[in-house]
Amino acid sequence: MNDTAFVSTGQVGRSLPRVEARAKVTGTAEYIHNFRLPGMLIGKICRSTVPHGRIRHIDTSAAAAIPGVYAIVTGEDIRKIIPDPYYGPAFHDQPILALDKVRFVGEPVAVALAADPHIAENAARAITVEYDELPAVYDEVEAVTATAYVHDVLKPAGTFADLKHLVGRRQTNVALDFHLRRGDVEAEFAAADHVFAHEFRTQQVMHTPLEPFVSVAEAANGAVTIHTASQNPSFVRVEIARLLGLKENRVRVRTAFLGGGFGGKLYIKLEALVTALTLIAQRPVKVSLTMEEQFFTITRHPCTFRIKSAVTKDGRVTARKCEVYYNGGAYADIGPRVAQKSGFAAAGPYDIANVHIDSFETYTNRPPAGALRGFGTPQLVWAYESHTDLIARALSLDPVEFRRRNLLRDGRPQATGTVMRDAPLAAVLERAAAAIGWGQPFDRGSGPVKRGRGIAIGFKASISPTASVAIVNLSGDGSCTLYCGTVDMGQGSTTAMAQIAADCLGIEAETVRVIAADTDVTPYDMGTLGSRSTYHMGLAIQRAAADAKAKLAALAAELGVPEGTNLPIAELFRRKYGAQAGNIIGTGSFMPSHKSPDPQTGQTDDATPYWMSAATGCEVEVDTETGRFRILRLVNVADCGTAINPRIVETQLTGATVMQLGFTVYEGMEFTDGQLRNPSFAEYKIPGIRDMPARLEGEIVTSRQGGGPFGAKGVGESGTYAVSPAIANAIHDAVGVRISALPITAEKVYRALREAAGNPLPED
Ligand code: MCN
Repeated sequence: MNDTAFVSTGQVGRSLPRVEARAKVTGTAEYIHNFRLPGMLIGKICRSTVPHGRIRHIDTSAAAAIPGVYAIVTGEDIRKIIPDPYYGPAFHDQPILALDKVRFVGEPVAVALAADPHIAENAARAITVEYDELPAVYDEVEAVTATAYVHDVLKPAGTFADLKHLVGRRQTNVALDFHLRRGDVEAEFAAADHVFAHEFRTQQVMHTPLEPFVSVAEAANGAVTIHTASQNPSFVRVEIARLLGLKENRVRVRTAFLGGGFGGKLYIKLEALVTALTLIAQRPVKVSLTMEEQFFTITRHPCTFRIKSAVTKDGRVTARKCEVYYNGGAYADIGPRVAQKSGFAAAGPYDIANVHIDSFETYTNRPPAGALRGFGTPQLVWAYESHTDLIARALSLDPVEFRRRNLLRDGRPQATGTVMRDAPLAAVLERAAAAIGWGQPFDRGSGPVKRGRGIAIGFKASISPTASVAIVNLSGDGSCTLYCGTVDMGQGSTTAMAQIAADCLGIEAETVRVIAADTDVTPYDMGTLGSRSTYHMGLAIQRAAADAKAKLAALAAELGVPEGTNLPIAELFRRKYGAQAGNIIGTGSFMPSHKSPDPQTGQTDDATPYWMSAATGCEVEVDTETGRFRILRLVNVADCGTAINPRIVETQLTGATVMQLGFTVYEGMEFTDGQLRNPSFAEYKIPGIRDMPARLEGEIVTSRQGGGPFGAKGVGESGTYAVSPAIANAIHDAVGVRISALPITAEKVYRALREAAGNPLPED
């Protein structure tokens, strides 16, 4: 069927307030954190104190003797009931509880179970573990050549179509290396007017959802039910069924609203642990982390990016070489996909004939890294847009004009060879430039305080191929219930999906009931990730609605209703059943076309169903006497095709901007020899309301995504892409110094100023 056949009936494009707003503000909306079961035990985790070591002995006796303790569970106890207790979406590398070895400080080693959480916590503290320490590796570049191996052998999971090529290597810390070759970069460098090379780094940061990780499991009659704050319950079901050797229909995974996810609550986090614990304890078990424990669960990849470009006199980039090292920590999680799917866009949204990319996902003895809003893209944009700005300045070219000359236009091939379509990069750049007043004179400050402006642009491909299935259920009174596995973690999908279903069916969005993801009830969805849901699930819903409409038309024909008679749905049912009775169920599924990249060259003519782009404009004020800076204005412009709900798109943009602002100027996990020095929110600062830029804006460039539901594409991550380099570029514009490693702190700016003045501060 033709997905663009739907003509909007006006529900799409409305800035409808969120359908669950009242329930949230009155405290009646369900969150798994508040979920309790009779007889439920609470699990508290004892964690590794060493970065890499063999477990010599775990002494549980003192903990087990504490009154009220139900049981102490170790990895060996779990191995008795799950013989191969390793999980992961790319490699089966992560044990439910450490087995034989620990690979990072904070890794779960044992769990204390008690009805009272305080007793469980005291018991977890009373567990003592002896280790034989092993050599460790922490840096992503060193990991590639290090001989201290985090894993002895890699076991590919084989779960996802796009990760089927992973190999079971030995004696390496490289989980995946992705290579892209287009043209001849070396020849171009040799002949170039100018060659520029830089290195940029990003730090390890955390998702910090306000609702920390939480899962509850119960088991009965050979079946398991997991209530969990998860962004992809369908994956959890498949993985738990595999671990237990059960059929999928014996595992139920349900979610509620999530108090934020940001990519952290993907794949398996606590779900395998609570399942094993409930099977051992024969009682329902809940594990909910503290905010601080989240530092040891999943994080964003630190990254080192070496970038080199050949540029002509008149400012055309003719070759680019990218070496990207992602630090995946002790377990791969979805890191291999980050290195590959974000890696192929490492050369930026530019039309460059010769591109060479090597992107590595590495294992180190740090907390694991996975998906975090932007999926590796913000680290890349940080590097290529800082680099782009440095080139423009070195060649005395206006940074916007330099970008304009090199931008990828529709119809031109991206580095993979996939031709760009429906990617209004130029419009996004121009809008951001206009919004910040680019090219217009502005107050450059006075005395020690200087002002500057910066701009940056980034893009990201949608992860492909992924599948979504939806069910539209029309009841006897004509009301519509939508069964869709997209998880609303705050991004507003419940509202947007209701709008899409309602628009297709010609009813009011407010009247649609959207059922939260529950694998016993809602059909398969690959996951709420990669800003894929509006497009993929939106199309599945559109198809489900078309199926329901076709069935309604067949019913009308069966009842002899003349074509064109606009009989209410309830009336059709009444005529069929003689009462308010019956259902019509429409189903729809969507999976885009995709061609895997060539393993040697990374080339494919079908890398992604759509591209998402965003540009940030920034104005800063820097105090040259202290290095302190203030962000006066931050404007983020993104393209989302058609906005299903324009108001939500704007808040998605500003929310993502603020998140990335935190990663740019405040946040950073600091380690000494693998020990996290700041595992608390007193020392790891996230932005508060007083840290907001004086002006923070989000703007949409409206376009139309071919093939998208009502012309829509994703936008949930776009606001993160270009924030960091826009800020660094503005600081450079103000005071002439360049910060190349995140976070940008006043101290770094001050040191750079002193260095530029020929009077460097001594290192600490
Ligand atoms: N939208 C729209 N029109 C469009 C595109 C999007 O109206 N053309 C609106 C819809 O309300 C939709 C939302 O924006 O629900 C985001 O849509 P989309 O870009 O398709 O992203 P997903 O629904 O797949 O959500 C995931 C995405 C990701 S990957 C992360 S990470 C993320 C995010 O969205 N985490 C979030 N936004 C978040 N927002 C909040 N509040 N909390 C998180 O954890």
